[in-house]
Formats: sequence, C-alpha cells, structure tokens
Amino acid sequence: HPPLVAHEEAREGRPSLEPSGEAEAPTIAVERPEPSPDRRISDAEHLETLPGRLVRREGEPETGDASVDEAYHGLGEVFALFHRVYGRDAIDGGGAPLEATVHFGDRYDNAFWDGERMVFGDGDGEVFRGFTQSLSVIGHELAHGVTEATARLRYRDQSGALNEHVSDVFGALVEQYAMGQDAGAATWLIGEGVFTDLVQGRALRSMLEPGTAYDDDVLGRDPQPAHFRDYVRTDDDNGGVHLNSGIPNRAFALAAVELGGFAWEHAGRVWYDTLTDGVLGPDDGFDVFAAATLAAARARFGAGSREARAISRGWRAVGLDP
Ligand code: ASN
Ligand code: ZN
Repeated sequence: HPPLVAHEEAREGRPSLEPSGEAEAPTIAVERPEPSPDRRISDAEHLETLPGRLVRREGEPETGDASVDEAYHGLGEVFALFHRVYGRDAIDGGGAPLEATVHFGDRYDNAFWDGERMVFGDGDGEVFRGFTQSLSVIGHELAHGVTEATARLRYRDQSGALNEHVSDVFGALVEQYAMGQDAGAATWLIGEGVFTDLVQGRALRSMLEPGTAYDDDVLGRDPQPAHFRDYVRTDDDNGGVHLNSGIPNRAFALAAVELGGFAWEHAGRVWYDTLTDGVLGPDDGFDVFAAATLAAARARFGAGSREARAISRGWRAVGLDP
C-alpha cells in the first residue's frame, strides 16, 4: 500500500551537472505538502432531505457511525487514486470539497451522485446492506462527479452507458489501488459486499464477466450484456445505462488483464486521458469512445505499444472495432 502522505522535494540551487570550481550552493529541501482531500460527510438521518446535518469534516476523528466513517475513509482512497496516479485534485480538479451524505432515506436501496454530492442509502437489510461498505461503490459515485466535470457524457443511451462504465472503471481501480492488487488478481466486481447473505450473488456487476454477478430468486439474473450484439434497447433506466455498461466494462477488464500489472497505470491511465483530453462530446457513443481510447493509448504509450494492442483487442472481443 502506498504511503498515506507523499512528499515532493523541490530543490533550489544550481543544477548538479554544472562544473564546480567553487563551493556547491546549499541544497534546500522545501516541503511542499501534497494536496489533501477536503471531505465533508453529512447525515440525512433517514430522511430524503439533502444535504442533511454535517457530521464529519476533514481532519476530524472517527464518529463511531460506521456509514459516516466508511464514507470518509473511502473518499480518501478515491481522492488518493485520482491525485497520486492521475494528478487530479478532487472532483473538479481544483480541490473542491468532496461532499457525501449517508443514511439517506428509510432503508434506501441505492447510492447516487446528485450533481453536487454523493448520497448513500442504508439498504433494506434484506437484499442490501449499507452502500458505504463497498469502496467500488464510493469510487463509482465520485467518478460520476469527475465525468460531469470533464467529458459530460449525457446520461442516456450509449453515452449514458459510457458514463456508467467510466464510474465502474474507477470504482474497480480504487479497490485495486487501495489493495495494491494486480489486474490478474482482481475480482473486477462492483459492489462486492452490498448484498446480504440472503442474496445469491457476489456483487452488483462483474466487469470481466457481465451477466454473472448474481442469480437470485428475488433479484433474478444479472441482466448485463457482455457483447455489443446483445445491446439492450429499452426505455427503462435511461435507455439501459446500467445494463449496456457491461459491454465497455468487459473491453476494459479484458485489456487490463491482458496487460497485467497494475491496471491503474496502463488501461486506467488511458481511460483517464480519454475522459479528460477534451476529445469526447456529451453525445458520443461506443464507437467514438473506443476509438478515443485507442488514440489515447497510442499518444501515451506509442502507436505499436502493447497497451494500444491490448485495448484494441479488448474492444474487438466485445464486438467493437476502433
Ligand atoms: N447507483 C446508481 C448509479 O450511481 C444510482 C442511479 O442510477 N441513480 O448509477
Ligand atoms: Zn452510476
């Protein structure tokens, strides 16, 4: 696990390669503190009113309320991934506060990004436990904010499925980053730990094997497609944004597993570049997105790089041809 606080040393003085006929100027190590998150956790106290009561601010000690403390800790992990790996300071890139509300509603069975904050329900206790128990869910919701601040993928049809996909990518990556886990060892599950023991299922979604996350009497089978030929056309769920995200999810996971090592360093880096390069528009669909990831891979790692080739193969495996 990477150290919690990294320090950069800025050196002042002459370049060390300069021939020294005279005494070296003293080297002064300047501590530049790394940007730290500015977390603000509120408690909706089981109402559906936002933001609720502010209960834990940055630097304040644990509250003893598991949901509050899980949200606080999880936001710190997601902040660390975006900042240390991609150089992004919080959701907006300018260090704005990371705001979350927990205990939203009465046994509320979901978590969401409302355009300003992350919101987490407690679950009904029968199907769902609390949504703050899953770091991939926390990463997923925060990433909705990053997408809104960058590529602005419109939340319907293919662009909406891509918006969901991007959130799953960073949800999976933050868990892997927090655990120091290789792509090949990762589960690629989103929302592991949100189901109770009564549910026949591992998680909300599987990025590597969409459609296999659960198969339960009450919930039915995981309905995600794993290939473009099975794209679901529906008016529900903003055009099936939580279903069709399975297609790009699988492309990403396949590429990352083929590359091996830490997914946040190669496939994740390419997806972050794609999201933030300014090449995407709000209505872009799978074809444009896939081509943009390939262009980003070539730009960062080289035209014939193994990253570019793995990403191209990942897309082709799900029926797209960037
Ligand atoms: N958990 C869902 C999401 O973040 C909630 C929603 O669709 N509003 O995508
Ligand atoms: Zn989402």
